[in-house]
Amino acid sequence: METLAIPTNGSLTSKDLDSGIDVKWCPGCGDYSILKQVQTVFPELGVPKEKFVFISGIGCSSRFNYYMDTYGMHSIHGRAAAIASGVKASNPDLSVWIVSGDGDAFSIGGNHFIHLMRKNFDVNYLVFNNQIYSLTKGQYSPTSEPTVYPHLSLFL
Ligand SMILES: Cc1ncc(C[n+]2csc(CCOP(=O)(O)OP(=O)(O)O)c2C)c(N)n1
Ligand SMILES: [Mg+2]
Repeated sequence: METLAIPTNGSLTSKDLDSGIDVKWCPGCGDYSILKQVQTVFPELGVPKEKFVFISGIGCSSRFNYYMDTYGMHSIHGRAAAIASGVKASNPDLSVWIVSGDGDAFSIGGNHFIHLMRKNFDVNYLVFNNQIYSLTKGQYSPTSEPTVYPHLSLFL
């Protein structure tokens, strides 16, 4: 495990949260904006850097924690909620953030999402809702706009 660089003067800045790793999202992707906003706003939360943990699933969005200079884990598809629950249960003082896409959170991870809500774990869920499976090149997700299939009207 890499050693985390902790600011010694106690004041966290957005630069302290930047891992410096080359960001590999497509040009123009909205995920850049989410990364920038998180790095800008999180220092204002008053949480020490070493207390943040980002647990991601699978998808373009789930590359997020490579770009944050915090603790974190790139986990498995749809299962970030289960892993994050374990992190929070064993270390309740951590600020735990699940990072997920609409497919990861609401399709393959739909059941874990429901049970996370039911158990009411004190974790945060950051869903990058681009209304599509982007990593796998554009399949529909639960938040995609409904499509009208004209041929289906034959069966109505
Ligand atoms: C068990 C498993 N099933 C399917 C896949 C293929 N897969 C990778 S990412 C993904 C969907 C990601 O969509 P979303 O969560 O919306 O993330 P985005 O890429 O849009 O950020 C799928 C189906 C996989 N990696 N593992
Ligand atoms: Mg998506």
